[in-house]
Amino acid sequence: MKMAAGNWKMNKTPNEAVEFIQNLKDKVKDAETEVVVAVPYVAIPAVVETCKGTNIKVGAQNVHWEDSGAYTGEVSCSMLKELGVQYVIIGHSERREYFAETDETVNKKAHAILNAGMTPIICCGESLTQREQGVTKEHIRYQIKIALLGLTKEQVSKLVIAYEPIWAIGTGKTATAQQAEEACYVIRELVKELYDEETAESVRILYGGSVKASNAKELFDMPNIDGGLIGGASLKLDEYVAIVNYNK
Ligand code: G2H
Repeated sequence: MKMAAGNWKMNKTPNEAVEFIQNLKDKVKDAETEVVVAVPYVAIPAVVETCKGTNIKVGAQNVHWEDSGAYTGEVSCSMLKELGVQYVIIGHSERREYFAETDETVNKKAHAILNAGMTPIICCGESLTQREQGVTKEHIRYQIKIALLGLTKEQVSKLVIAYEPIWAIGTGKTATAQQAEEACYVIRELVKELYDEETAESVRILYGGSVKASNAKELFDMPNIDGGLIGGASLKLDEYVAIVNYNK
């Protein structure tokens, strides 16, 4: 099943989030796509409550790798798990750029999320300079190799990996379906190399970066693209519904 994961970033208050979900739930109830909304921390309790009895799953956009302790401002996996969170986005390029996220912290977070019984959505992707220098493949392989360090085959088979070229994020520039497919193929081949074919088949690989209703079908129909991580377009009800129902 393809996945349409909305990454709301720092948008919508708890009340706005609830209103959005109330309007969304009926429109996606027959979706053949897995629907996930990664909302701001403070909206999680209300959104989980509103999603009860629906096919909408709730995600967070970050987490700390330690379970508790003196980490002012941070939130742990057990806190998210207790609220009913199922997915956690880690390694988004905005967190790497503004909040010092590194491949090493992504790896620690991946372990913590899986150990808590949730699913990480691990982001990777190259900058425009890296693409122009022809090192896209090496860069993605490096990021994912470190992110997966120490994870078992069983853990990796449950993972979601999102390929998000930095130059396509929030810029309106979408990678062509071919470019996105090539990068997602690189990731699947790497998982096959590090684990085996079965694991590579079961890991879900999303494309992210200016996904919208008008390009979702072309992207999601690619053989190695299992859906999308959707930012701006996931905040607009009709646009997001059209992405979720891209195949109808
Ligand atoms: C990439 C994406 C969602 P957008 O960050 O993760 O955002 O769709 O706005 O480019």
